[in-house]
Amino acid sequence: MLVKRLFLLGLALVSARAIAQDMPDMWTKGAATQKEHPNLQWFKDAKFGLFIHWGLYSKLGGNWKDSSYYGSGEWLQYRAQIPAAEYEQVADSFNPVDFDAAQWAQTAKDAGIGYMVITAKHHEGFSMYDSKVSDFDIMDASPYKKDPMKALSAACKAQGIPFGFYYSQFLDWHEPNGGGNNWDFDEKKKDYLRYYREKSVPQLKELLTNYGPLGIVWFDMPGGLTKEQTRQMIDSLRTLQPGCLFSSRVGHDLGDYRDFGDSEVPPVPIPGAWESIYTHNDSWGFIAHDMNFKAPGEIIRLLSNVASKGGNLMLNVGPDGTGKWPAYSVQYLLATGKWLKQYGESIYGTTHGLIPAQPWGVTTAKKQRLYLHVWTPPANGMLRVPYMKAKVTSVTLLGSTTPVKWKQLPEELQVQLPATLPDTRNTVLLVNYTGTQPDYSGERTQTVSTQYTQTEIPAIWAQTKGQAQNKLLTYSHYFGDWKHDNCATAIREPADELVFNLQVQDPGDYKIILEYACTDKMPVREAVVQMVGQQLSFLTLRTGEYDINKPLLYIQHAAGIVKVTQPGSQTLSIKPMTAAGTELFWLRKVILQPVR
Ligand code: H79
Repeated sequence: MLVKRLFLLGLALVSARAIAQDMPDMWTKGAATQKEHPNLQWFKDAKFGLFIHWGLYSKLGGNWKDSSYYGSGEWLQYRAQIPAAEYEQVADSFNPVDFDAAQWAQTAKDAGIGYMVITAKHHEGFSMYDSKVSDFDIMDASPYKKDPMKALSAACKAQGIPFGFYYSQFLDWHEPNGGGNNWDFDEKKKDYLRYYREKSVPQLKELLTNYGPLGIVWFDMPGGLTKEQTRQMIDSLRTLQPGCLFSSRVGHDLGDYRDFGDSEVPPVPIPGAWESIYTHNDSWGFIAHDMNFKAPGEIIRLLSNVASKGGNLMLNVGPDGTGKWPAYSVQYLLATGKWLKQYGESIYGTTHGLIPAQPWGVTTAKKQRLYLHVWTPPANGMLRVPYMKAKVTSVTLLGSTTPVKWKQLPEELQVQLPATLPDTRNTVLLVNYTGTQPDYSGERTQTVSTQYTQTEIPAIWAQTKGQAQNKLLTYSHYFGDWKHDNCATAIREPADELVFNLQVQDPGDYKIILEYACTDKMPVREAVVQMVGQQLSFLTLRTGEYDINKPLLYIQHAAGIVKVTQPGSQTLSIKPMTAAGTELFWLRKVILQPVR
């Protein structure tokens, strides 16, 4: 969990607002001691960033000698334990002749990108810019003999895209005193402060001096410094560019905005400025044999999901060693940009949605405007928006003149969708209203309806009784591919009950499916689901051991069917039948499936 902790070195959150109520601490707590950076608004409004991982590892593409590696290509030197002296020689033939700064910036612009962050130096220690501090840089050590970062910063400026550098401030596998390389260098002999003094900080100063105004310095993997030392480093860098934002991974809660773990979206709206980072395929740095690219529809939904919780999505692309982006990255980012051309109003400059996630999708908001992101239309086309209290004045399909019928009831807004939606991935509706709409985003009641194939309820929405508690479980499917699951855990006895509040819109029979992991330390137990006076008892099924470096397996266990005869509020509860010292399971989701 150490790694996880490092990731979560988040920024102090500004104020605990209404949306934070009842949420598990881990998501919403923050020291609240720090003053907000005065230059945060552009970042909050930008919503969609482009991350670029580019270094010597891009040329290696996940292959070293006779072995090939999957996931996190930028970790190749570590995984193959390549001696620094040997790795150095990769630079001899690193010559990205196809790099075209104007093209990169143009593609970013057309993709609807609001800021760009590129690796100036990753953990391998190689500087992708002209550094006077180290000879292990693109200018001195490679045949390219140009500074691509000069060209890229200028091209972004020309496109009006805020530009920033990723800089790994502590790990450096090339330097005897840098963090991380224990295969060449004795860790006991390392002088981390000397590394900061002689390479890290001077290089950060170069970056903050020679590339014009920077939007962001994206620090990663803090280490080797106390809070006070980190503060001093920040102060010395701040004077160079007071307007530049520093990411939370600078360490000790001293960043200007909060980054979640790699590939992590928080389960609830989070106040303050924050960012989720994902990569387009399965690796940050280029891997020749990685073809698992997210489709445009996946990017669009991820972006709207993150925006619905109030954050930014920074999506990564890994160009190869010649300077070309993977063809699918260009193609799918441009497709995302096309969607943003029509629907960008529902993303840029928005805040988290005021209505919690519904079976049809999510919401984002602006002053007196609510955007309905329809991912999954109801079978009968009648979209129900609960909690709509403010007076609605119009409902339109964004970027379309086709009128839609709607009516407002005391408890909800109802919209009749057209038979075919303009965009099957995410069609956005704009709801204009007058007056004030209360913020219901923290509301934990889940809509259940027969109009959808199923309703999935994340376990984090349960009220936890007794000792039961929500816990963030981290694990990986392969190297660097982190998964972050919120599960209900610590359920040992009947008093450790989970209670879900439901709003059932349509009566009917529903199959109740529990999605959980049940590790070897959790013996088979009897438990019960209760809903509308009906009891479904079941025996837990085992799924396998938990190990942070392996997949955590879940089973979808159908506990049975309940009959709902009346629409309205219901509760669904889960508890073990008897007490034991062991945990029942780790519950990730409850799924209610209308029986057809
Ligand atoms: O740049 C990308 C990753 O390379 C970087 N962050 C994103 C943006 C990153 N650096 N470190 N990590 C992510 C965390 C990696 C931790 C681990 Fe390990 C690598 C866990 C297992 C392998 C290091 C080595 C710690 C334990 C073993």
